[in-house]
Amino acid sequence: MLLKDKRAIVTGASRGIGRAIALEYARQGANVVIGHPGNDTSKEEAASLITEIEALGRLAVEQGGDISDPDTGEALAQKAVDSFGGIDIFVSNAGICPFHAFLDMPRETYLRTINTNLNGAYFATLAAARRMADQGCGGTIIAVSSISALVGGGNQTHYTPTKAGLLSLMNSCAIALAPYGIRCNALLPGTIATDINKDDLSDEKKRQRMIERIPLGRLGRPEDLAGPAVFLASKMAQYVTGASLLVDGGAFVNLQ
Ligand code: NAD
Ligand code: RM4
Repeated sequence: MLLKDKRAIVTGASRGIGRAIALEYARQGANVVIGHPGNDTSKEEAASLITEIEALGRLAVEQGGDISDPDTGEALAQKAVDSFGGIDIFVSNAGICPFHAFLDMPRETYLRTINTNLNGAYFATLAAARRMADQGCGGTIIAVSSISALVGGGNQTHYTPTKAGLLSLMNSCAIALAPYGIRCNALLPGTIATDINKDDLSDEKKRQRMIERIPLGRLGRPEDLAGPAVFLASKMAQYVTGASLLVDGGAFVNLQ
């Protein structure tokens, strides 16, 4: 029970990495606002997650809304206040990666990626941070950045800058929010098998190439991010701010 009675918001929580984090937060004693895009599928996914969390004896509520809308963060924050009385933990996880070559990148794809992954995360982080600062009892913010904040991808020229941006956002927020006792850190997943890369990794040659780069010998699973996300949110990380934690099976350091 590392997060007993903590009040958490996780964006993009209805599936993938966000879902695994939300579930583990509940196992560790937190109540959770499940952010999701608000379409029919994500509403169903959120409903099933609420059932799972309630079976653990914790509370969960859902809030639909496109994270690229700068007002969605405020709606998420308000939901946590209305449902649980405040916010202790904010996880900015929602993101997209529509793999595409650089030279014919559609303007719409670039802008949608930046607006979702970076601008959306910025305004949602700001909304949560304002509430935490007003509450006056600290808090913790985690951005799900990526190994791709540190390395490139030929079909990810629109995506990697958003992940580098999130890492930088956490660095600066760690300074801006330290006077309020709010810690800010970045999680850097490697290659985790989820819907975001299902098509990309359906190319068997590429899949094998990605696995071969990983010293631990397998792609990541969403649950691999859960423990690190609990640690960063918990009191065990009370002196950790402005840090970034690679969770990649060793892929980043694997030069030779
Ligand atoms: P995923 O596709 O399963 O999850 C993405 C989540 O973001 C979903 O819950 C989705 O509904 C939500 N989302 C997408 N667009 C949204 C929008 N406009 N408004 C609200 N919610 C929206 O993929 P995932 O791998 O679980 O991705 C989660 C995060 O992890 C992303 O930010 C991704 O960049 C990051 N990440 C993933 C990997 C990986 O290899 N899977 C590696 C590094 C970082
Ligand atoms: C990550 C990393 C992975 C990719 C996902 C979509 O940041 O680049 O390799 O599969 O994004």
